[in-house]
Amino acid sequence: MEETRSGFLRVVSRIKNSVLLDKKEVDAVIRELQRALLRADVDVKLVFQVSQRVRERFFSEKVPPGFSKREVLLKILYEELVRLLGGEEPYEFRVDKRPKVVMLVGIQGSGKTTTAAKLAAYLQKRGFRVGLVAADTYRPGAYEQLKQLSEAVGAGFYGEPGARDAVGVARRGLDYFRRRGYDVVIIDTAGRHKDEAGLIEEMREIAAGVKPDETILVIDSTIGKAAGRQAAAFHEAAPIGSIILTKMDGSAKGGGALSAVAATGARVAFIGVGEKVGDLRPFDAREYVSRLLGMPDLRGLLERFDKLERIERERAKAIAAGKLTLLDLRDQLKRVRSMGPLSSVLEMLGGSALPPGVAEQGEKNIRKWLVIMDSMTVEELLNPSIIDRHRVERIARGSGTTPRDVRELLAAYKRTKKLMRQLSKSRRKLRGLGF
Ligand SMILES: Nc1nc2c(ncn2[C@@H]2O[C@H](COP(=O)(O)OP(=O)(O)O)[C@@H](O)[C@H]2O)c(=O)[nH]1
Ligand SMILES: [Mg+2]
Repeated sequence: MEETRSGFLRVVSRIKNSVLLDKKEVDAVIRELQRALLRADVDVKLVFQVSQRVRERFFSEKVPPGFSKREVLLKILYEELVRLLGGEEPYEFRVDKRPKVVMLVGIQGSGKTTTAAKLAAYLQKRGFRVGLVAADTYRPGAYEQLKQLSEAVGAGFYGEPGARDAVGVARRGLDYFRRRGYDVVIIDTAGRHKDEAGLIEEMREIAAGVKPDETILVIDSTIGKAAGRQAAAFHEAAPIGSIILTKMDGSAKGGGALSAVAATGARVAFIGVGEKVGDLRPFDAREYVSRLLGMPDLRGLLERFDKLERIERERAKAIAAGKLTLLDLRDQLKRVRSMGPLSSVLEMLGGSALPPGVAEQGEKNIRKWLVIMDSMTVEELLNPSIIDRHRVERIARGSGTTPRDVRELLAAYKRTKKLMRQLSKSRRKLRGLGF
């Protein structure tokens, strides 16, 4: 089990096991979240910002009908992690200069050479001419590996078998493709050296020699939080513009992405999902965070929130158009009831002359109607015209009332709606008359 991911799974299970989600319980969740983020090597300041945002949002956002506080907190957690990874919008790999010079860096075995070919295939499919430069002069066989992959994907290739001077190879390779009018030049580099300092120094020199437009850090997703330290080291040699996470097809959930992103401020551009040259996908932060927090539970929850958002938009439209929905009626009735017994509410409004028993009856009705409306779906509340005979029966059964009670409520709703329409019409008329 990868440690970064298990940290976030613990946050989720703590949320799920909370009862009240009062200040004390939320604090415990936040502490767990902070631990998980710190364990993923996220910068302390960032950890504080994220947890602060989660807490503030949780205590200020409304819990929508049909959702629990736990679900709201889970959603906020999800959204803040997506934001941390750069947001919902996928990273866009731009080719806004010819040739665009891309330098791949990362340690040995992370998947640079394979990724160079994958990226070439991806870009060629989109109409760009791509050249690959074999600037890993350290590992025997690196030249041959890239040469074969280039042929397999039909990309240009430049390399000097037996060369020692990686910086020279990179510069000559770039020249070679520039003169031939290529759109993108990808430079594959070494991942191992006599020592780490030597490797980092070589990256610095290559970067100085070819002035890459984008340096891409290739990271093995199975290494977890160690990604943070690696990322920081490379970032110092050549500022990292984006990240490619490889081996996301395995059991690893790639918690290391958070560390790498946090260490460099760069975004994840692609993920590698297999050994073949076609196995490269644009990174989707939403999918990634869902994995981090444990699918498939979360997916269902997010879908429900999406649906709610759609409904809220419809409702806003209905309100703007002056339409009354059952949802509005329910809110109104709840408000009236929270003011006290109906008889005293009416008294406050100067309506104390009601015949005895009427207020009590009204109160009983309100109580019954609220129970009935609790058995309706949000779609039904928003759009009562869809409530047919079958739905009436289901709602009656669900609320322990009779179909007749449900129909009475619907009739009352229609009367109210009509009344509202007349009111707004006469208001318009009055306005028209200059009032
Ligand atoms: N399953 C899987 N294997 C990968 C992926 N990317 C690279 N590899 C494998 O990882 C190993 C090292 O890849 P290589 O490109 O030589 O790494 P380099 O040393 O950084 O250049 C090879 O066996 C690749 O086939 C991936 O996305 N999924
Ligand atoms: Mg390699």
